[in-house]
Amino acid sequence: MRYLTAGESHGEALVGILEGLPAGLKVDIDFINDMLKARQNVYGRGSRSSVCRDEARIIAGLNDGVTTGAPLAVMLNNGNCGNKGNFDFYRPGHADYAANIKYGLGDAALGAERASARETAMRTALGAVAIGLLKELGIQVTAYVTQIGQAKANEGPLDEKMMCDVSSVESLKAVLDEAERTGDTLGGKLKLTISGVKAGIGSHVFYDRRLDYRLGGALMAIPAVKAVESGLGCDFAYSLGSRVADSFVNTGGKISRTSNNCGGIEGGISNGEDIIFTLTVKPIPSIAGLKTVDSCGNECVTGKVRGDVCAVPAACIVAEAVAALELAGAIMDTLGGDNMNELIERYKQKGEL
Ligand code: EPS
Repeated sequence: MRYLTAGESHGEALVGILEGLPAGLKVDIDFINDMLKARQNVYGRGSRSSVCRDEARIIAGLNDGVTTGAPLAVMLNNGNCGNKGNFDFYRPGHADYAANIKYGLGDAALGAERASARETAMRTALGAVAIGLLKELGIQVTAYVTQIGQAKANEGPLDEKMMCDVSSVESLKAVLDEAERTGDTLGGKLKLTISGVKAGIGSHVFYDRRLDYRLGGALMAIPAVKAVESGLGCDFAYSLGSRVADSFVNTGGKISRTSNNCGGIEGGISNGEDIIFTLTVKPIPSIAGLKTVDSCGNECVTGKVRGDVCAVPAACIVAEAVAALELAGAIMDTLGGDNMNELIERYKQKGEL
């Protein structure tokens, strides 16, 4: 499975092609649009999200709402979302400067057209299709906010607007509102969990078939994500090996573990436990009053540019989508199957000890 996206933030539309889906998968357009809506409506988004409503149109690859094995093509009109930014300064931390140097665009605002998180709308739409495929195999993908700025969230039932435990919404909202009030932005952390994945997906035999390489790369490629940790992640550095080993137990013939520090992946292969990643998202760099230079190299300060206050809640939705795309691709690589019946049958057969 592979996918491509095209489209600028203030161009006519985003388009995406997802290739390699088995035939016979029912594509739920309402679910795709629910995910798009969630990505736009969560806390932290700027004013653009309230003027621009994403609605996906599938223009190829379906017969009566079911995949045929042909590439799926999806389109998202940008609608009346404003024009390309008209500013001549580089936002420190944004792609503006590096993109201009790389492509010689001669325009400080042009690189942002493609670097914009706008593009994640299409990854979300395509990822929603992959989530549909994974559901058929009994696999669930969920992500939630664990921290915004200094405010940490508990684990518990999800509030869909903050993408965090309901009991933590007020404290997270307070730090978000304060950042917005002062014209600043905030980063944070989110936790991604994929449950229901059988052991044996991915491979240790070559780097680019490792499941952690594939998932880690896709998650790292979400705009503003600066760190991706698998399982216990950075905390492995402080621990004795004997303390963090995920010991095996045999309960009436069923093999399981006493802990899941490896985050469901050992040797680049799923091990049957939940797959767990933690992502660190940096604060959005569209902030007025920062020292910078203009496109001629003259020192100046950044001005106000429309943007989001915090990308962490929205990144939860995008993380679910890109992880689903990658996992579905890895499952197809491991098991193959030209149609859903074949795939489901092969997944059922996937061995246990
Ligand atoms: C973004 C800037 C804002 C955000 C945008 C990401 O857009 P605009 O330049 O139109 O104000 O709203 O995110 C989206 C449009 C989206 O759909 O996620 C940026 O500079 O990255």
